[in-house]
Amino acid sequence: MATSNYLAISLFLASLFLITNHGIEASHVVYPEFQSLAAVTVKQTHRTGFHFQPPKHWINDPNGPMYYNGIYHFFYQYNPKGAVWGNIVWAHSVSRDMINWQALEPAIYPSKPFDIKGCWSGSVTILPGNKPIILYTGIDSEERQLQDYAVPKNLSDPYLREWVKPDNNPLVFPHGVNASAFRDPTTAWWEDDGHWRMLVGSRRKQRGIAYLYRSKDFMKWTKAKHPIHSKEKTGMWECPDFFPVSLSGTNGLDTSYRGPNLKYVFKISLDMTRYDYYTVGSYFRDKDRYVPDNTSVDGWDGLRYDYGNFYASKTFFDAGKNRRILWGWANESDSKDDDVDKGWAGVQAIPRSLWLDPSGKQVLQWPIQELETLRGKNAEISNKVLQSGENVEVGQGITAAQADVEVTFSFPSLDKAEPFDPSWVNAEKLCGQKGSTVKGGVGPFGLLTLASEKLEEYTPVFFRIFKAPNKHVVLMCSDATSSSLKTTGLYKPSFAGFVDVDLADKKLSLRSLIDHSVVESFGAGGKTCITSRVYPTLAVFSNAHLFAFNNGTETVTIDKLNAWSMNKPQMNE
Ligand SMILES: *[C@@H]1O[C@H](CO)[C@@H](O)[C@H](O)[C@H]1NC(C)=O
Ligand SMILES: *[C@@H]1O[C@H](CO)[C@@H](O)[C@H](O)[C@H]1NC(C)=O
Ligand SMILES: *[C@@H]1O[C@H](CO)[C@@H](O)[C@H](O)[C@H]1NC(C)=O
Ligand SMILES: *[C@@H]1O[C@H](CO)[C@@H](O)[C@H](O)[C@H]1NC(C)=O
Ligand SMILES: *[C@H]1O[C@@H](CO)[C@H](O)[C@@H](O)[C@@H]1NC(C)=O
Repeated sequence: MATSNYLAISLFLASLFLITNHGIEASHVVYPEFQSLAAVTVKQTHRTGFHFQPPKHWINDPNGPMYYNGIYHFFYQYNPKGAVWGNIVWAHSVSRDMINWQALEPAIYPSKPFDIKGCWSGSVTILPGNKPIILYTGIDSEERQLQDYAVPKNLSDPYLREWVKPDNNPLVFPHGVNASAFRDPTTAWWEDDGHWRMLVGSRRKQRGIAYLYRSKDFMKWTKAKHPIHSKEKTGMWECPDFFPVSLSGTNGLDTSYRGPNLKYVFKISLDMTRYDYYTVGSYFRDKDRYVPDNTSVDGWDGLRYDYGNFYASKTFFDAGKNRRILWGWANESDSKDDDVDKGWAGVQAIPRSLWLDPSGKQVLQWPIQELETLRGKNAEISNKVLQSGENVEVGQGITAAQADVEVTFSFPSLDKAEPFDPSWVNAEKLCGQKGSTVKGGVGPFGLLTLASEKLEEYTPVFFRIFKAPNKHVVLMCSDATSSSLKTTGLYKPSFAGFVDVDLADKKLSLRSLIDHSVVESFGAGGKTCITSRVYPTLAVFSNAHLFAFNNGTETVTIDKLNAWSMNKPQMNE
């Protein structure tokens, strides 16, 4: 990005930040009148069929996901009393497949001086001897952010229902750091020097920081002289995540794994922009520093796990299937009043397997394979040519409001690709200018999800291909502009990201998980992912339709498309 642009945007963001931060973190907007207002009814229209949700009320960050003795545990920030943020506890659910969930009693809730004003986000580490331990941020009576721990009361209970917070809490006081900006401890990792390491997100003025702490016994922690990483002008770093990825294959690695042929991924959730950014880089153990590769932009111009509603994400190593799994929170795009009215707010995105792209420059993400067990009735299209301006309805007879769609498009040539203007650095802005209705050369083509029969409402997920001097540029959009006839209170962004993909075979693939108010899409095998929250008024339940479309001058072929109705799993009832 040009320096002048950078500066303008920094200043803009800095002013935004000042406006939204009257001592309250943007992450925790407080509505005292609503935070303990229990839902009377739970409105069904936009509730999801197969995404993770409790039966009612507010949820936010995923916490401490783990695989333990054959069972997946998932904790999350939850308001048991209302549909806006407040009264936060660590709700707890268990599963054998991360698809069907059983709700248990909250694992952690405010009860001790070291967490009396809040039990905020954190992570699990599995200690030697197969003993899980939670590190989380507690808020004390002086509103200070402390790092606390909790352990299972009874390791023989297969569900680890009860957790205890020993009296030697807190483990870490905010010494020499800003006590109002010190939270979200990571999973710890073990190093050969006999010390555990863990990170805590923070900031100093506008510099985002991940502080590094070391401990021999997991109880006494010492802050390292240098943070593991920091970056100017990025503001508060929430929910840092740091883990190794293998240079080859799709298997995940334990967070403490050491060895050759790996890189590291470092992720932060930027409170300033409310998106999750990551870099791929190296961990220099001698200095205990992380350095992003020169192929990864560091800061809010960098890569994101998801270019839509996806925040506060966290990974864990699934030792059962040797993979690394990513969880992320997809917040609502309606208003607080809508949330109070519908009695619920927030879902978790479908858990994703995550591994390093063979290029080494980014990660790939794909819905966990277990999701496919929900696939029901199928509709298929192959070798269907879409002329310029043509729409085709797909999956008649499947539940288009609750579906999984995989499609591969091909195009005969790239000659008609529109010229790319190098000043187009902001994908979302570009998608706002060149939506699905603006004719292109190669593309826009893709899916019209959650569409009403006559297209009064639809959420298009599509590609547009541009020609730059030495390469092609692929834009992927998930555009909520026309998603709902409701005109007030909805946030309808033209979410978009660029896709770093080789077009030599003249093909592009797309998968979309459509779930009433969620459209979660994976472009080019998981190179670029976008989650949109939308609130159709006509395209609901059996009135929702699914189309494929082509609005470029070049013809496009649906090589193969498969759409499945998705069954409802057991979901925390
Ligand atoms: C621990 O859990 C096991 C298995 O559920 C149970 O049999 C045992 O009674 C529990 N122990 C205590 C002290 O609660
Ligand atoms: C400490 O953090 C709080 C919350 O982010 C912020 O309002 C305050 O300005 C910070 N103080 C300093 C000195 O950076
Ligand atoms: C990036 O780093 C690699 C080695 O890791 C080096 O070969 C390359 O020249 C660097 N590129 C730039 C633009 O600095
Ligand atoms: C395709 O373009 C035409 C003309 O600009 C527009 O009316 C139509 O809505 C577009 N189709 C989609 C799916 O956006
Ligand atoms: C989700 O909601 C939208 C619309 O209200 C906001 O613009 C986003 O900032 C918010 N995202 C998060 C992570 O809170």
